Amino acid sequence: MLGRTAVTRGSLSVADEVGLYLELYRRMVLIRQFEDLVNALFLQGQVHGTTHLYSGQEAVAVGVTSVLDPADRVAGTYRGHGHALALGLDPQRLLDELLGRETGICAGRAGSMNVVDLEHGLMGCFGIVGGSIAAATGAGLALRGTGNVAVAFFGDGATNQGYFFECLNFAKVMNLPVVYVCENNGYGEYTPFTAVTAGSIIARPLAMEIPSQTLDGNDLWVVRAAARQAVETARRGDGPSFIEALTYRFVGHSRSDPGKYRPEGERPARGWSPPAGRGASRPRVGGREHCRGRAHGAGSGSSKGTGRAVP
Ligand SMILES: Cc1ncc(C[n+]2csc(CCOP(=O)(O)OP(=O)(O)O)c2C)c(N)n1
Ligand SMILES: [Mg+2]
Repeated sequence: MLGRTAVTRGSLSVADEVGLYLELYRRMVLIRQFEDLVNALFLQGQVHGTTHLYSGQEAVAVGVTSVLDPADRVAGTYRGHGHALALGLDPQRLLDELLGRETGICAGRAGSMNVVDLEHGLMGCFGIVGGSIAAATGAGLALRGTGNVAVAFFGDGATNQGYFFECLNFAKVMNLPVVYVCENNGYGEYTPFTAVTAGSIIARPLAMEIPSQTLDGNDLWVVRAAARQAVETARRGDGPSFIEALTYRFVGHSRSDPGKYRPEGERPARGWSPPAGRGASRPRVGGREHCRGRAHGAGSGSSKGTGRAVP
């Protein structure tokens, strides 16, 4: 949360900037390590339901959320661990949620796909493709005139949903403070988006005269600059903006998908990777937690959170 407030307004000293850079980088590493851990736990059968990992797309969520204020609202996708951690949710409580524990962010009831945490501005993560678009548009209506904004994260596949067009049209006509962030990772499940998408994605908001840009979603600073511009536009009362962030998921769509439908060599050429090493402390897995359903955890560590995700 601090990271969200400290960086948007006023001029920064060099020390502040170094602190900011490190903090944003730390969040990206945290997301990657969190997802690696979730994947391992999922394969051990410890995670309820399914999971969709955010690995590779970190710069999008971290860049966009870095320019938000606490009273702004964010709607994420089922690939929402990344959105949640970027907003500063406690990784331990998020992991507890995935493991069905009462100590989870939603008391173990939301699982991987439907986390809500209004304290950090997270209105919800949506399992329905494009659900985040409708939720953020509604939030934008409620926030109109307040100086706060609503952000929708969604995938390339969601741009072929009916309410993508309805919501963008509504937001433009009603001049709503919404920032639409399309995470174009090149695939909807196992299908290249080019096989199911007529024309370009960016042409769609542009046809509605919504300020729009396509950018390198692997570049944190490019994402952050575009998000700042879009958020300032919305705060001024000048309506919605659209960002198409080109990114790449380093893992399969969900569960045990090995991603074999993707051509050889595609992955290393694109996507963001942290260097080797441990950039963030990992949440603990073990413990005798209060669980919903079956028991989880292999070790004897505490079930308590490790504290705030961000300083
Ligand atoms: C309304 C709806 N239709 C279909 C699905 C099944 N489904 C889950 S993920 C997915 C692909 C979405 O792709 P994209 O929007 O590009 O997001 P990504 O998974 O690539 O992040 C589909 C079709 C769903 N969850 N909701
Ligand atoms: Mg996609």
